[in-house]
Amino acid sequence: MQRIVTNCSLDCFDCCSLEAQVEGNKILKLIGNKNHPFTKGMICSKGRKHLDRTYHEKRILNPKLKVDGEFKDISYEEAFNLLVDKLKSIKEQYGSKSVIHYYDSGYTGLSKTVDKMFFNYYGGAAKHSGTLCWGAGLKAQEIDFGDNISSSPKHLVLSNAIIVWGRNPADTNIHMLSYLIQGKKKGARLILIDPIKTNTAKYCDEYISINPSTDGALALGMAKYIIDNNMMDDGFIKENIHGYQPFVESLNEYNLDYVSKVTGISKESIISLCEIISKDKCAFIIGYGMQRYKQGGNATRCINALAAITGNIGKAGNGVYYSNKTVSRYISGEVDLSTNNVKQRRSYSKTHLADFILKAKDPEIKMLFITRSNPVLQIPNINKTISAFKQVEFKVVMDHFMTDTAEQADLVLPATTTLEEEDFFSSSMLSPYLNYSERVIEPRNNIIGEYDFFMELAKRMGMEDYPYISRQEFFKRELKPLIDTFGISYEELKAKPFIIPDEDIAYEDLIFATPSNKIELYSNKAKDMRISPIPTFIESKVGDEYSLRLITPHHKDSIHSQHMMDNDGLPEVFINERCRETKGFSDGDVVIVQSKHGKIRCTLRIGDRVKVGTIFIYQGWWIKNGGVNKLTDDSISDMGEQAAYYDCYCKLVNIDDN
Ligand SMILES: Nc1nc2c(c(=O)[nH]1)N[C@H]1C(S)=C(S)[C@@H](COP(=O)(O)OP(=O)(O)OC[C@H]3O[C@@H](n4cnc5c(=O)[nH]c(N)nc54)[C@H](O)[C@@H]3O)O[C@H]1N2
Ligand SMILES: Nc1nc2c(c(=O)[nH]1)N[C@H]1C(S)=C(S)[C@@H](COP(=O)(O)OP(=O)(O)OC[C@H]3O[C@@H](n4cnc5c(=O)[nH]c(N)nc54)[C@H](O)[C@@H]3O)O[C@H]1N2
Ligand SMILES: [Mo]
Repeated sequence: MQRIVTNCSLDCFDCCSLEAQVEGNKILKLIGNKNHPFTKGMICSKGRKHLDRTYHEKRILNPKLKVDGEFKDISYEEAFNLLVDKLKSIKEQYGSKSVIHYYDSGYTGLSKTVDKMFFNYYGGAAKHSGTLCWGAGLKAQEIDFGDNISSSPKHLVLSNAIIVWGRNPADTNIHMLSYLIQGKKKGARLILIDPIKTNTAKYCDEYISINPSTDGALALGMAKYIIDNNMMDDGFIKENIHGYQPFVESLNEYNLDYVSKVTGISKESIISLCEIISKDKCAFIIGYGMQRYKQGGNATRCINALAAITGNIGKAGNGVYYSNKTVSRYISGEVDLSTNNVKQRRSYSKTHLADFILKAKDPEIKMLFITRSNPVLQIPNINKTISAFKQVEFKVVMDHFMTDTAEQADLVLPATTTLEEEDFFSSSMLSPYLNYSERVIEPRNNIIGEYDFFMELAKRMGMEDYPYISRQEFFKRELKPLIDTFGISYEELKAKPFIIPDEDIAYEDLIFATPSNKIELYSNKAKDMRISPIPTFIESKVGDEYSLRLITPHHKDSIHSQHMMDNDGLPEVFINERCRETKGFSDGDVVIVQSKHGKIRCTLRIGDRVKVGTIFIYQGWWIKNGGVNKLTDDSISDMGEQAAYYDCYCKLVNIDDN
């Protein structure tokens, strides 16, 4: 038996190193790689499922063409011929920008970014800006701190307090959870702020239940209390904050009565929280849940401000943990270079894919090419997305399985899994490592992975300038900035995980890459974006008919839709027993959850897991069971073009009344 080090390809904080136990071309077992310095052999059920997904009976093993509404297996030869014909004729008639190349982070390794390179050599397809994931918070970090970095979580053992704010590491980030537990053992007070009493709450000293989208008010109210009671860090403020005075002046209305009413948190709890965080060594672990709102960017800025005025930046044990773009900034080669070949440019906000297709003129959208993603299910407002897709003449989807997006396609192409590819992986969310991942087995049924697929397609398209280089050469060129900057060889990068030396405390030098080189509580950059230069809060109003706020968070056992394929039954909708909307319903009832955009059937769960006035359903359920994005609205956040999924209002309808 052979042991091969490979890697998880899921879009996650942890970027786990895996060990495959192999005999011949057959994997017997997949476990965590105990020798990895960050993930240390601990992996989650989703990581283990790469094995399952690779050998799954429903895996797409051949290209498939839709003929009279039915998919039929075709050969690669036929698929390439069809693609060359469509890509050439559409470009000739309408220009390359009548094609959309849509991708996301379904697979996070380097080798599959060649899909973008192909479309750059094609002349430039229409492509998205913004994100479905974490854009508002990213922009907030950039405005306030000038960068997107976090300290190593190993320093949390030194913290006096750790505030987990709208993040659920017990389910979404298991290695962070270990650090939180260690921090707590060493004496840190661990507090969770979330409208849902998640699995993370079980590990905390205190759980604070907050009304959705009111974090900005809480943070500003706390800032006011801290400043009014002289609990801020004057020395730190003087040296390191730009715009403190206008920030203080903006806080007038955030008295405890107002803040308590808006957030649904008692005044005593707010005061106690202020006392805890105004001491030193307090860390803020900010999640992506709380920025999926129209004012998600400002909410994040308000929390950043709280860390800043209490001097909790730049030392071991304190800091804001949101994102961690470290090695990724030293990766740049052929893919970036290929942008020089773009002749036609066209872009749209990712969340607005459907509107873009529906409204595009001169040229209209003629072709959709979708890789590494499942937009029909994952973008807000499924019904609108499906109507838009129906308008597009030719749709191509490359995936492992017949997803809801693949079902809409005309041509479906198979894809290799991480176990069938040699690659390099990194995450910009938390893990600071670059991991090399060996190919474990030859692809099933000779599936052609993206690297070879797009090269072959480029060849057949006659793209002369496309880099027809080996995979090794491609990796070397992509990793060149890292190799040159840190004087490490390509072979060393393959031999062991790489971490940038001496970078484990974010902003330790207290120099910020903002225009003032300080933390900016007043930002001209924000002003230029036509948003408030000072972090602010706007109260959102709940309507009469759709009175319940719907949150659709991430499930412990699935990354988005990827592990929900075999689910039977209906998704569950969770509601508080004290909600007046439960009247006439019992726990376990099948109900209809309806928004102004659509409806789905769910099993009702009545209990105490969620704040009164709010309901939640996990995202990722397929349409066959009940895709939650039938309910969501395609609005975007105040900054960073983030999908505001959780600004969603619903009602419960009795199944007999429908
Ligand atoms: N198991 C698993 N792990 C994953 C993923 C997955 O799908 N499954 N997805 C990966 C990806 S792509 C991402 S982006 C991350 C997401 O990782 P997280 O940010 O940890 O997860 P989310 O479910 O997006 O949201 C976190 C929490 O925000 C809370 N929340 C919602 N609205 C508010 C609010 O207004 N205020 C506050 N304070 N809290 C609020 C939600 O209730 C939820 O518990 O996880 C990654 N890891
Ligand atoms: N309601 C609601 N919706 C949400 C969210 C939410 O919180 N609420 N969260 C949002 C977030 S944070 C994110 S990041 C997005 C994620 O949106 P997506 O990335 O579109 O979601 P996934 O379901 O992970 O789909 C990835 C697809 O890529 C395929 N895939 C995996 N590996 C490969 C490969 O190597 N090659 C190819 N070609 N395909 C591959 C998988 O089989 C899967 O079908 O969803 C967003 N949608
Ligand atoms: Mo995400």
